[in-house]
Amino acid sequence: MKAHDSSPLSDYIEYTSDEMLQRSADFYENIKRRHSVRSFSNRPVAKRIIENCIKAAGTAPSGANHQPWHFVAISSHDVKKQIRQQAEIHESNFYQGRGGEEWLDALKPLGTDANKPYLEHAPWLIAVFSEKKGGIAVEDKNTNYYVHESVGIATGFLINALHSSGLVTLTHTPKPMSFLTKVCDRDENSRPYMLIIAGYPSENATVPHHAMSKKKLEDIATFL
Ligand code: IYR
Repeated sequence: MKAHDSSPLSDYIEYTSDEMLQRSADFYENIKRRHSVRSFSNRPVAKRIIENCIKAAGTAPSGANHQPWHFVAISSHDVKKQIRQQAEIHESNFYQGRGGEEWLDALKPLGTDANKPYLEHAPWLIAVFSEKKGGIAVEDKNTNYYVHESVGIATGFLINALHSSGLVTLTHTPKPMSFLTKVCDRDENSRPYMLIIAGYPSENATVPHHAMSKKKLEDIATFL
């Protein structure tokens, strides 16, 4: 096969302009119901659903299509407990001052603190790792490009897939996150990028008003 062989774009679906308008509006209506949730039920969620969502994330565009990501999906209670213990140690330091006054003030309207019970009680934690070296084949150890951008897009796909499946999520970035490499049994080529908590919301789940305030279109977009 030549390096630049290609196939026709056979799975593209063209919609009419009216259909596109409807679909874009429907997509917005659906995605705006995504909220970061911090109170999870311990109700189990089938592994197949998480597998499908990770497959969806794996279709994201990436630098040179090297797909510089790895997802560790954790339902093991023992591993979740270890993650909670370690994360809470770091979070305590953070909330006791290491975060700095400005950062801690910025978080006040969210009402977050160092307690992270959901890390133990939610059915799934998905640790997202970025891979420094890699390539189109899993065993490659070449340079990866635009790693942060690629893994960010894939994580966005993952959150969208989980939300569209009917689950709620929380993006969590304990600081520092390096302990995840060991807990998840990854080697030093893997750098922890983010932890996604996924499951059903608990019955008393709330959304902080601060998080519901989204900037208007004219404040986030310019049309030239
Ligand atoms: N990682 C901490 C602090 C935190 C930081 C940001 I930026 C947030 O948007 C929310 C929380 C925690 O999870 O509590």
